[in-house]
Amino acid sequence: SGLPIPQPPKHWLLGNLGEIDSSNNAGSMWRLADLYGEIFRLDLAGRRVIVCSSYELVNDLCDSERFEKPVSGALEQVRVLTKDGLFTAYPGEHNWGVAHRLLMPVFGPMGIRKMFGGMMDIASQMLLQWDRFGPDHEIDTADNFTRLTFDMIGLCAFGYRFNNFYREDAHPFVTQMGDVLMEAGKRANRLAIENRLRIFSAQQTAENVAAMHALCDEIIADRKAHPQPDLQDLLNPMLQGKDPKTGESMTEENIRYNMVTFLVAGHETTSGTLGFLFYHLLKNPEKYMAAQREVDEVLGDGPFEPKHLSKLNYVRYSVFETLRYMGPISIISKHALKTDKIAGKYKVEPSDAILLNLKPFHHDAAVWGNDADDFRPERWLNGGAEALPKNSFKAFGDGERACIGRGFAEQEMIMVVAMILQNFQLEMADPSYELWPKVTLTLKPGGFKIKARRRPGRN
Ligand code: MNH
Repeated sequence: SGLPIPQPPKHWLLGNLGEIDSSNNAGSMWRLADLYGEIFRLDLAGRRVIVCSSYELVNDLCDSERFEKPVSGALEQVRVLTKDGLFTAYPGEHNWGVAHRLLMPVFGPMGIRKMFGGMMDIASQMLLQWDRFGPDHEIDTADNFTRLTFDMIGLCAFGYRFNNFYREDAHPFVTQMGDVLMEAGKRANRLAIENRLRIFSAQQTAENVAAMHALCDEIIADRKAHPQPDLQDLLNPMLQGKDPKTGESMTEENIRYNMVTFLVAGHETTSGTLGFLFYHLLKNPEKYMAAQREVDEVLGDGPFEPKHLSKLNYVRYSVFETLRYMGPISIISKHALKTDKIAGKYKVEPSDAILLNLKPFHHDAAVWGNDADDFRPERWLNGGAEALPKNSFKAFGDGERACIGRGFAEQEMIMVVAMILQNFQLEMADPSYELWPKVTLTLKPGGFKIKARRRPGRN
């Protein structure tokens, strides 16, 4: 029983795999949602998925008594790198609980404040480079913001400097990780037999993974050999902290998997968001001016201090609006704990992977109104965020598996955006640039370049 779930016509061998562009699966899901509406089913070579795109359905799927995050598809492929780290741990996997309970306070508001200095250090390196390269230099946002966010996590999470602003090519770790994530995304949308035939890329992945694990193990060994008891990072609490529930410490292996996890989960997401944000501000000059006006009021020409963070509301809401409009993570998943009906309408089995299609969901007129396709940070002002119906905003995921790094990410993005707007006037390198999402495991604005000129009087 239940309403029928529409499905595109199937190919005898590939099922609906032909509907998915393997280099732009996000775009394929948006296209299919336009065609089939709030729910549709796909057979991806044996893997059955149900894709939900409306507020009504997603709201029901956020009931943690009935649905949970499975680790399947691309996420399961990423496990070669991150195993039982927080992001890719299976539901109920023991080490998830230990690390989650131990790290929650470290990622809380107090913990994050202690990383302010590290974030300033890296943001300043970026601005210094922009100055030295000058106003004619084209800044590739993907490359530049990836260097930035990678360096920030490296320094704030384990006191390690990737020094990406002092290198011609990004640190090898950046490339190794990019390649592994790209391959993980592709493997999830290939036939099992094809994956088995791709021996070369499997071997490439294994080598990249080994190199990344080796670097993390070196950092751990170095910290143990040369303790830095006063350093406020994540590695110290991971090495010394105890799970408040079981009294257990994290194992050294699990620390390593969480180190790569923070780098995986924390760098592309934040850098993609910064790229999208500056795209929107430059496309909407009155929003750019509103954000710059706020920054000028709050910061003047003085240095950024922790007390400024809570005063930059327009900047904060520009970040939220960017994430709503089209965030770096286009899909999160759920599955039913028992046979169930989504919103009392559509029957699902526990074996169905349910994909939450975040872009159409975040543009549902039922929540966001008829101007959902406009970029309008103002919609979040005046209690707007609290006034929204529950479960309206899922750019940071849902429930206990939601983003543990949200506070970290918000702080770093607000600082970086404010410091850029305070000191530089930006323009698009190509004024006719049209937004296209470049899809790896995450989304970012493809080929988006900007130029940065010192604002008069701001040195
Ligand atoms: Mn983050 C989980 C989005 C920045 C560390 N993050 C998630 C999820 C989303 C998400 C969505 C849930 C994924 C899922 O359901 O499968 N994260 C973001 C966004 C940004 C972001 C949009 C920036 C913008 N995340 C960060 C940063 C860090 C981080 C920065 C680390 C410093 N995120 C995590 C971890 C998890 C996660 C760790 C897994 C949490 C868990 O399952 O326990």
